[in-house]
Amino acid sequence: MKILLVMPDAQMHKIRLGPLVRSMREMPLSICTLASLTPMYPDIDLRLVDGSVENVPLDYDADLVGISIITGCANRAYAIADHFRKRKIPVVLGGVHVTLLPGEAMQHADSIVIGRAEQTWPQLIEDFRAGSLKDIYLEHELTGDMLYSVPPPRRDLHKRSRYMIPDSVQATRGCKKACDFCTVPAVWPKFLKRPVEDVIQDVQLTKGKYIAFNDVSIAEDIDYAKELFRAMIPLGKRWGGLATINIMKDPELLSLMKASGCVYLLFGFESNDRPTLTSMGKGFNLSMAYDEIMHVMRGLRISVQGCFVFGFDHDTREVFANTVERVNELGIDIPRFSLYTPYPGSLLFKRLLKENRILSFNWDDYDTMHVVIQPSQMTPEELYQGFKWAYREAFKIRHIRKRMKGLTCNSIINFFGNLTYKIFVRRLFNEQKYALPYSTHDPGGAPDDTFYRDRFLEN
Ligand code: B12
Ligand code: SF4
Repeated sequence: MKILLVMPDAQMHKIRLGPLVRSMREMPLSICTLASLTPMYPDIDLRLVDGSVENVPLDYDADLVGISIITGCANRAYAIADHFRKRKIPVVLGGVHVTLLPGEAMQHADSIVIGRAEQTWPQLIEDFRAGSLKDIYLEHELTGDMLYSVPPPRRDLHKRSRYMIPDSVQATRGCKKACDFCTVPAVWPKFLKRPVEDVIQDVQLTKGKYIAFNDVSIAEDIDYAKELFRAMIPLGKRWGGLATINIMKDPELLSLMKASGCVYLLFGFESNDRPTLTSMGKGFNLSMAYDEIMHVMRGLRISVQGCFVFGFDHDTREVFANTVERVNELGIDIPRFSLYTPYPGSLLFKRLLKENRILSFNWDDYDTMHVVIQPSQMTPEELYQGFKWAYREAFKIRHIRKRMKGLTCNSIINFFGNLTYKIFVRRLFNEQKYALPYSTHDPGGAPDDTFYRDRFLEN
């Protein structure tokens, strides 16, 4: 029985050198986790394809196709699903977007999986073999906050050389915060932790020196994180991941983090404006000045990737230059910018829908690089141009050099990281056909979105 597991092309975070495509990020764990959950029948033949780094084999003779979907890739996923279903090959859809909008996904699938698949995927495979595939599989809620029995992912089934960091590991799922633009509270409403022994076993199976934790907030539970970092020290790995500013409150946590091999952290700084941070549910960012955070991180020799978002209601046209100036002043090692995007299921989506300010329901635009909202204090065009300007400006060599001044750690990694982003962003902007929704760009070409508007407003 041939099972094909696919992730559609995310069309970002990669560089192309002739025919060779390389992701600048970590290996995703979505389909290699499904692979490890697949019952081990001798006749099962698994093929994994990450469309971001290789072509999806549309002529593959599969018995079953599984597709993993995040919002920005939903249209491409549905096109692949429709293609295989036309070939009479059954398709199962799962992942973040399916969990957020199951009704939409069902129109393109023989079966959908809502939520995590640890309980449901093994059962689905048994049902499929028995010829009794169900329409919907839904995980039942776990009691407690521990996530047992997640087997180590089958990383060996992905093309290792295609990823900047091929060894990714996940210790926790979810986050206890509720930032208004974020998908996480809707997709994983409960914060769950894998037993530290399981995570350590997983880390021990990784081949390289560097690993990426793809947890959305690795130290969300401080006691758990300390236990994990203590257990990692003897392994001698180097690692990076995402964290919130809350980690800064605990010096013991910070030194364990460093001792366990942390070399970079990504923080969602989002904005330099206090009322903006409070209104988006990120008031916790106000607990320490960004200068202080950078000072501590420099002291620990941990590189900082700092994310800022443009398009908040308080943002005026000055925000772009002010942010770039601040990013340089702070010496953020690798800055990242995004546009304020109302992912379905998020608090922002509900608010902007009511205010009639969502300009596009075309999921292709939901990659945080397209303007999909009507900003409060500028036009969509001004928001897009300002965003583009900020990215280009921040990655000018003189600014990169300024940010790296006095840096004694990870300088080569940081320099190449910045250069890679510079190339990636330049290509992305050159390739983007339009970065504004149809409705503002080409009034005649606006798709009919009454369906979405009515349906979402009802809920
Ligand atoms: C690796 C990663 C990427 C990779 C790969 C993305 C991909 N196709 O999944 C890359 C680098 C391309 C990427 C890009 C982006 N990403 Co990203 N990314 C991640 C990250 C850090 C890890 C994914 C992962 O490995 N998860 C671990 C696995 C085990 O969990 P899982 O995917 O949910 O899978 C489980 C279930 O969902 C289910 N399942 C999943 N797929 C399937 C399929 C089938 C058939 C079945 C049955 C079940 C099933 O089973 C799994 C086991 O339980 C997640 C955060 C996270 N921790 O999940 C964000 C995340 C997926 N990304 C997110 C975002 C916002 C982005 C970007 C916009 C960021 C940016 N500005 O650059 C872009 C979007 C690109 C685009 N065009 O849309 C959001 C998704 C929001 C949304 N509604 O879609 C997340 C959730 C982060 C967050 N904080 O909100 N990302
Ligand atoms: S943006 Fe980060 S801190 Fe906020 S809810 Fe999402 S994962 Fe949690």
